[in-house]
Amino acid sequence: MRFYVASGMAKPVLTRLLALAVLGLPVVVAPALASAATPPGTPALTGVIPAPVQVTPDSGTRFRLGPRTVIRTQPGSPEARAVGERLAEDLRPATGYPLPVLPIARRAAPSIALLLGAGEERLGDEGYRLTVGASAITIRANRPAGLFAGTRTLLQLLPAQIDSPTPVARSWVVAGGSIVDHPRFAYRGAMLDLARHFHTPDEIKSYIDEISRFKVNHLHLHLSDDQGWRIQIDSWPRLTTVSGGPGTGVDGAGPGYLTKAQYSDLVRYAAARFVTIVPEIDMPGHVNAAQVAYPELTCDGVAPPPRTDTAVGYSSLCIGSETTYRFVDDVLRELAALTPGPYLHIGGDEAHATPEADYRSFMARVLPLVARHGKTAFGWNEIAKSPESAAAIAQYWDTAPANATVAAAVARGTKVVMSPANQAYLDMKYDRTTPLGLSWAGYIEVRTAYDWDPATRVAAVDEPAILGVEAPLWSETLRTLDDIEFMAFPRLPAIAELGWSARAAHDWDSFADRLGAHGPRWELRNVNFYPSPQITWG
Ligand code: TNX
Repeated sequence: MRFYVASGMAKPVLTRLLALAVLGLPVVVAPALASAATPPGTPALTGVIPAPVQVTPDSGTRFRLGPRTVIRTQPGSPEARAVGERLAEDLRPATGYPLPVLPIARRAAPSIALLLGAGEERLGDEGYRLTVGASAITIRANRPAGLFAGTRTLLQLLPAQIDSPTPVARSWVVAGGSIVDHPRFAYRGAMLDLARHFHTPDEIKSYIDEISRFKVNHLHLHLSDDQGWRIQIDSWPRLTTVSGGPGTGVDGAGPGYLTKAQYSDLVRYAAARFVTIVPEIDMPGHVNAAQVAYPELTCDGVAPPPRTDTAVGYSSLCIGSETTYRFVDDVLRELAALTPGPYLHIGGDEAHATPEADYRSFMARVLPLVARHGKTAFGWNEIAKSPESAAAIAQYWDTAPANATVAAAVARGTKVVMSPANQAYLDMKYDRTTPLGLSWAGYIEVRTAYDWDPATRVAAVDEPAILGVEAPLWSETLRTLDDIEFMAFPRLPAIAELGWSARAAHDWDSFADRLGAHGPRWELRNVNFYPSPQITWG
């Protein structure tokens, strides 16, 4: 006869078992059966995406979220309180519990505590330490961003039904133990293309909610292109009244633009989820929509016809004209004033209609202009051609394993965000049968999106030069939020893990296993996703 000791057993039972052991009967401590103490559906502490730096399960304890649980936040910190409120909003619908958010000192009850002043330097600005004990879950961090990251981890540690929009009668248990976590790279990004098809503020907010669950902390908005202009600029109003209006976008089916008030509201919404908005105005190419609205931005002063096709590389600002620089200066000034984040993205890609020398002289003027408006310039990797890019961020979208121009820029100090199109482009089809997306950079199944290392992907662009990673989602073929989600999930979490998790944690089998658990969660949140055959879902 054997007796199994499962963690969480009541003390008297344990004592009796120990007595049996003393009597010479075998007692087996069975970690496999420890799950008997946690109800089915309780995620393992090791199941989180992105994989944390250090996970120490403790099968001897667990936390039960109940109707009396309170969320306690660092006294005197409105930011910690806001993170607590956000967590409560995430937990209330499924649990139906009140989950009041209180300052730390008020009263003793089972609690989720969000505390600042972790006193651990290695956690940095975004790291956290999460401890799950019987009477409390404690998240400690140096900064509010770390508290928020810890709450995103906690959501994944609760049963999948926590994502139900309506109350579910079940026990809400979190496995015991502790997690210490901090990011590998400072920049983890996603991009939406509002120019080819406009996406509404509500759609963008929904995307922010979803990407921030995976600790993505930047959202790049591609706000202008040949087919449309999507941000209000007061000094050049026809940009939006003409090129944001009806009939704009691919096939004329993507009209719309963000007013300044909507943009500012998005910036605030994102900031509350520790996501920084990176606005992009693409130049000197990809400007047909601007020239439709303002013919003086062409060299001959003749307005081109509006374009709703998906060709690239045919339009260029008039490099020798002062009107061009007045336009660029006005747009960057208004955008800088609206944008609290440190970056302005000036595009710079596929300027095939701009002669090489003109491209360089344009960048020599415009890259420093960004700094004059108090921002750091960001551009696609073509900006590396300009010596002025030394103080800028180059976004690597090339598919090649080496790029001499980018390597030379890196040697001058340029920092790089990695978005190699054949691995990080979420608009590429998963395979031949994918109904949406493009395939010029190849098919990208989940494993292709996951199996690369940002710091070894491009020769001479090594870890110290890399600010992070970004997953762009171009919208030539995408119209609805469902379309966006189908392309982003499940590949976005793969890129998020590359950006956050330590190189040593990289493991496809582990990632695939952890990813499978997100299928039911996306279903409950009504998030569309591609049920990749590479993953065992559920
Ligand atoms: C290339 S990559 C582009 C975009 C397209 C995209 C489609 C880059 C910087 N430019 O204009 O939308 O391919 O995948």
